Amino acid sequence: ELHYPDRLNCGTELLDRSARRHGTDRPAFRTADGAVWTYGRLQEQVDRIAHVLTDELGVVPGNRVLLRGATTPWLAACWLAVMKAGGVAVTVLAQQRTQELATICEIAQVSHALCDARAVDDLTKAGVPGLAVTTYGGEGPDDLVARVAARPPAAYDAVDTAADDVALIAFTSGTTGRPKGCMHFHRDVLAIADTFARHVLKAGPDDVFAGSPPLGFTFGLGGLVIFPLRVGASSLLLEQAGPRQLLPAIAEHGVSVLFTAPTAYRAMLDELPAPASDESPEQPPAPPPALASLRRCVSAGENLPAATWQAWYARTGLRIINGIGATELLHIFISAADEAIRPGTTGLPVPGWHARVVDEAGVPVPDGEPGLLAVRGPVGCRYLADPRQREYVRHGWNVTGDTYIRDSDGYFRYVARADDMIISAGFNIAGPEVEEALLRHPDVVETAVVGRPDERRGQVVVAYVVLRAGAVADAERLREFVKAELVPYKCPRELVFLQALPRTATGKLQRFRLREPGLG
Ligand code: 3SK
Repeated sequence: ELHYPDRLNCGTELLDRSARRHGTDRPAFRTADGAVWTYGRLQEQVDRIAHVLTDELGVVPGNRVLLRGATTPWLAACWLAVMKAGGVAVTVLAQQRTQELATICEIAQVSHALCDARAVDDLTKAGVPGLAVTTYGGEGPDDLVARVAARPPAAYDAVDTAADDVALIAFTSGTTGRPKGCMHFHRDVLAIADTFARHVLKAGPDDVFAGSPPLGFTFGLGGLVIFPLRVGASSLLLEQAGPRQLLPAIAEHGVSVLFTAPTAYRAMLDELPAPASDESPEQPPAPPPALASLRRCVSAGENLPAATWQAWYARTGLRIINGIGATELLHIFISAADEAIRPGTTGLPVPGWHARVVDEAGVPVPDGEPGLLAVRGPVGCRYLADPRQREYVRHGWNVTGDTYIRDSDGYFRYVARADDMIISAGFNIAGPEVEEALLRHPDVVETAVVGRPDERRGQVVVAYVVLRAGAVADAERLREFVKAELVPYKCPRELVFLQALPRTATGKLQRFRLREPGLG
């Protein structure tokens, strides 16, 4: 059980407490070009930004402040300043464009925005009535950087927020539909660090975090800002964080904790130099020199296929920590570390969380049978003014929309998104199982398997496949390969070869687009 005082400001807890405890000279944020923001410098900048917010921009506690920009120390500092000023941070993705920004501002009733000058055009075009936009990294005396530079250093007394005051509103559009704003409290921000980061990551002040998810996605906000600050560690904030940038950055900056998605692990495997030929296939190799500093590799955002886990382990000797999280619940709630990791499963409820598999009526189904994943813990779903709250929270449990199986030893095994089950000629087929089989073929880099409406069978199984560069697109050969691995009714009727799969800005697969006629 987590206990927090009734009055709590997560900005102070994350930054000022860690600086006091671990020292102001320690690095908090680093960038690819070698810049280092120590805890002391970060405190100074955050406090100046908080002063600008309250003294110059008129932000009062409870105001919703939109934050938009690339993954930089400035964006992270603005987020911390909004926390300390008692504002409510509304973080959005750099890829979200005019119409989405306008909708988010309307739903969240955003009054102020702090925006990377390079990304301000879309916000201006969104034409949000009454929105006060301040850029950072631009020009002129009104830019936040100039305003901050013009202020003498002065400590900022954080607003005395309640532990259950709203600290942030994180938007999720899922893979389709009108965005939903998820409200999270100051105490929720600490709770994700004191559950997943504490019990699974077990990180310490000497760790260096890095990863690909943006700070506008709570996967990135947690992994790259909240978790490192909570333990006095440092975080490498990369504006470009594709597999091509991540790999060299790991060696150059001594990254020890990596947050990314299954796709990036697969892409990094392609980038790694070939293993030494004298390595024995039975013994996992020592990590290649490029990854020698890595201690923890976290994968979330979508299901991690066992084939990807095995390939990474065989090549690096590192055991990927799989996890399932949700914007509604802020971060990861089922996972496992070290010897408890079991490839092909997501793991066990993170200490502090409870999970079970239920039917549509909320009744637990027997172990070994598929059902809906239901979760309860220190953070709950609170949609902002959205009737879909009733679908997500049922009988006090958060029903995430994933189909899972709980094994008899308590491990949770992903089956599919609940609305992604394929029903073909009366058979229930989980797309991810077919994807796993295809991914075991050496030519397949990525795949997504969906059901396409069919008059005779209800649905037929269609596989979209991205091949390794230079591989020959031979649908029949891949079908034969799947047939040797799975019962024939699960074998795709049709294979479509694509250059890339359609994904959301947070990297989630957009299966609904694959079901639309005409793709490929
Ligand atoms: O949406 C997700 O998949 C996710 C994963 C980890 C942490 C947070 C989130 C939102």
